Amino acid sequence: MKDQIFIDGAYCASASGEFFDVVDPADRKVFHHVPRGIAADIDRAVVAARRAFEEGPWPRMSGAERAGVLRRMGDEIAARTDELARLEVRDNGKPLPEAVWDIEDTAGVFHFYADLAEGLDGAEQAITLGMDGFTSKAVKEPIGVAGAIIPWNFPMLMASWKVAPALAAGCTIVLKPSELTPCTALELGEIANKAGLPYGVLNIVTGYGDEAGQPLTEHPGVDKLAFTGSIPTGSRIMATAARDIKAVSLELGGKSPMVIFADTPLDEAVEWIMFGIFWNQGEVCSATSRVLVEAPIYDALIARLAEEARKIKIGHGLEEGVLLGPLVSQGQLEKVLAWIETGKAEARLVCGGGVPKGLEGGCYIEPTIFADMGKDARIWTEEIFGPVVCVKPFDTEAEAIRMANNSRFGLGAAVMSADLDRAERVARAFRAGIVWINCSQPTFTEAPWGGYKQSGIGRELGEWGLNNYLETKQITSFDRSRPW
Ligand code: TXE
Repeated sequence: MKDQIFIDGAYCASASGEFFDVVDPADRKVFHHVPRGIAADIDRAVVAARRAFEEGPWPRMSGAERAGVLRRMGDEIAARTDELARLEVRDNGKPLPEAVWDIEDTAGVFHFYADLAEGLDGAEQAITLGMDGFTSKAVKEPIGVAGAIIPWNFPMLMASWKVAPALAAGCTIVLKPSELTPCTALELGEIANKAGLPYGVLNIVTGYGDEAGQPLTEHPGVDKLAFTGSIPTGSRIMATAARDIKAVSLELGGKSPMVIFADTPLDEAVEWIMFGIFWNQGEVCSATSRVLVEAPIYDALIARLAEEARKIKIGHGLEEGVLLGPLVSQGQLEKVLAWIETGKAEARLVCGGGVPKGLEGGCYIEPTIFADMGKDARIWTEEIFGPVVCVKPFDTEAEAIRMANNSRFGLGAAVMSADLDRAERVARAFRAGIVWINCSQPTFTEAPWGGYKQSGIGRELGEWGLNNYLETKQITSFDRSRPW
């Protein structure tokens, strides 16, 4: 485990000389300390990134050369899967098999963007002009120094969603991991050095949001900010970025609906709802937190869902067979418990709602189902970010669409029906950036990820993720031998 920040290719101390605790949410014990990075560290990191961008080889290397480094980073992450996954479990609480997916996905993201980096070589687009004597083309170039601020629910994977496309594009980057889960992201420094990434291209500063995140958003040496986290922080980052007209991409929260028509086999509906809301303790931006069920199967579905939810094995993420680990922190536990109290006054508690017996020593919470709430119930409209699902009935397709879209969020949405024409119609009617038909949550590195409305701006993953880190330049030539 690293206990220093990573700047200009070297692990080093923070200017603050201070550290903060890293806590295992399974037992609330401190297991590590990392530097409390401050503005002076961010400045050093941005200066290193700026120098690497202006004077270093990275932006001037071919896409194929950058791809080689990205591939080696992916290979190294894959080779260290077990160790990194176990560290992720300690830091975040998630069950080991889910942490293993995260690390495997992280390696996959580096490999995917290696391929896209290669594709940048010679990727010029000829433009037809309406005037003789002139020719024009559009070329892609790296946007410059990127600042990436990430959350705690998928610590290593969220780092890769920003670092890998930024590097593929030829950018340099300063990464600020969440103060709740800084451990795995710090390993990326060593991984980058081993893969031969030039010094200064990737810099990692741990610290709190106001002490390290805010200076990164304010720094004039940063050209582009990429953020995943809460709406209030996203809004603040956008406002700060507006001062210097920095490019911003934001992936914020959600309250993602799933519409289930009565022709859906109950088993399948229950399976996808369970995955949608209890995977990763429900600490997922696209979690299936609002379920709309066609009236004829409403009661039966709730009964089956509760039966399955009660069977979920809760416990330490490293314990065999555990499906639900602790929430990430005491603060998040208290927040979710407060929402459950609100829910008890607004709706019918079907199951769960408390701290599981015998697990009071960690930040555990039971899988929780609420039903029969009014349309303005706060547990129906606000993001809870825990294993809490709200279920409501609907009568018609039009009503289901209206209820699903009646939200300030627009990240994910899902529909289940045996009638694929209807499913496609509903999918198109959703005002959301990621829509699943007859499933919920599977995430593919190749496909665009991001939200409508207050769920964010821009798209990550796929070629869209790469475009976040590219500028488009027009080059127009005049041929003096030809009249115009
Ligand atoms: O988020 P923050 P928090 C939601 C979820 C959760 C709530 C609060 O509902 O309960 O947000 O979580 C950094 N300038 N999501 O408090 O504050 C911070 O250090 C710059 C949804 O953890 O948004 C961390 O690295 N940076 C979400 C990152 O922002 C600042 C995932 C996220 O923290 C900053 C996480 C500032 N002024 C939470 N203040 C999703 N979309 O997946 C904080 N940070």
